[in-house]
Amino acid sequence: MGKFDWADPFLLDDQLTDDERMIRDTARAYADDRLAPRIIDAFAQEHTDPDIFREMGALGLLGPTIPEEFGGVGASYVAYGLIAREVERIDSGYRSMMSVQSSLVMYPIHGYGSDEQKHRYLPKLASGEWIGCFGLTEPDAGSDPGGMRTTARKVEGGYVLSGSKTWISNSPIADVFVIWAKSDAHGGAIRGFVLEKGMKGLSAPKIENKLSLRASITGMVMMDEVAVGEDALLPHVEGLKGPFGCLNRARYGISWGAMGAAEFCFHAARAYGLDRKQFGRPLAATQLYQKKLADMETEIALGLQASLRVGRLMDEGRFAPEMISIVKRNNVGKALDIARTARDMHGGNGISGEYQVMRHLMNLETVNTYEGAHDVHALILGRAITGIAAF
Ligand code: TGC
Ligand code: FAD
Repeated sequence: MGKFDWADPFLLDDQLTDDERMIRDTARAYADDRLAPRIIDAFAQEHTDPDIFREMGALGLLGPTIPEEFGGVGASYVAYGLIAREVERIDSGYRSMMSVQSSLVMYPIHGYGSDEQKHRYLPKLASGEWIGCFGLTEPDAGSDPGGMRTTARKVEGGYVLSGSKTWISNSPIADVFVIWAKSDAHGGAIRGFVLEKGMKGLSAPKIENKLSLRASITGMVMMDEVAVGEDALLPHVEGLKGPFGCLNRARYGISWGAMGAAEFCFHAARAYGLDRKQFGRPLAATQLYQKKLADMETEIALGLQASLRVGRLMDEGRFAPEMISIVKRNNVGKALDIARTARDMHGGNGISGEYQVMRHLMNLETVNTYEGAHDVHALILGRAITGIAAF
């Protein structure tokens, strides 16, 4: 008979390779030693520390699946998920900074870029010397990015981009902007462009006073006739499958990350219930408290196992986007429920910044919305199940 470990009920650890465990341990040590001590203040003060990119880069945590030639470590998608889980155990905003850089900026440059683009951008993005952002969402095009208005007009020697993007992670501190626009030279098809900080007509104002993801800076991207050369176009993809190909990777990472946030809340509720006494006994000695812990443990164990399965299929080149919709939607929804329950189980202390569960709850509201809102993933699945698009 096996031994039961409440913190790893299905022995997830056993299912990892030595390399994956090593990368996970590196991410966990970094998260505990360097991220955990800063997060309470960073969230309270709405402060994003750009040094975090450099620190993560030095440890190989940015773009880990990219080959070594371009500054990555050639890690598996399972390893990428494990990094997201450890970083988001501290804060969803820190995971956001990491996953935008890795999946939404480095991935498209590696997957769709020219050799020159790969050599120019990837090593500096991998080291964190340069910070990247990904502009898809617009004020009037969120769940329906095909409705975007940003245009790329062909001119001699290049393009002129005009339009605005909103809710863009990292944009106010970004050096590199991956921007999706409708290109007149390609029959109005959506194409990707790589812009750089300092280009004339390009600005990225910060969105102030977020009540969620406060340690991760978010802004707009305004493009007022930004002239770029031919070399700014990502040559190897056309249409919405370009940005969606990036979103597949980021959404998958989020499915692991959300479980990290949920694990933090579960562990905190367990510790609190063992320590806190009411009616002459620990809260954890009551049936209701134990049921809540059992529900949390169950959802986390199932969610992690599902993400591991999808990660293995990605590493084998056998995934379908709908698999990712299942784990992104389920794991974030379950994490949100777990964070809310953990907040309740902490009583009044649950609303205090020091206990941290309410911060996770507030963050997970964003995670539930971005990268395809919870209900949009239901509709992606509904379309696959019925053959009818109900968007
Ligand atoms: P649809 O007709 O379904 O597809 C258009 C073309 O795209 C292809 N495609 C995909 N390709 C690869 N992977 C996927 N997941 C794909 N989904 C679709 C599809 O095959 C087709 O290709 P082709 O060659 O036939 O043209 O497009 P639609 O306009 O009907 O889309 C509907 C829907 C709901 C699926 C889609 O619009 C959607 O997913 N909406 C959600 C938008 C979203 O996720 N935005 C995210 C913005 S980035 C962000 O939030 C970053 S936060 C990061 C952080 O801080 O961590
Ligand atoms: P809407 O699309 O207007 O949706 C509003 C509500 O309507 C949701 O509940 C949705 O589920 C529902 N809904 C929409 N369509 C349907 C339908 N057909 N049927 C039923 N219900 C529907 N974007 C980027 O491009 N890059 C980034 O880096 C980025 N970072 C972000 C960071 C933060 C902090 C936030 C909050 C957002 C970020 N986003 C980013 C944008 C994010 O992807 C969008 O907010 C998201 O896609 C939803 O779009 P929307 O906000 O316009 O909501």
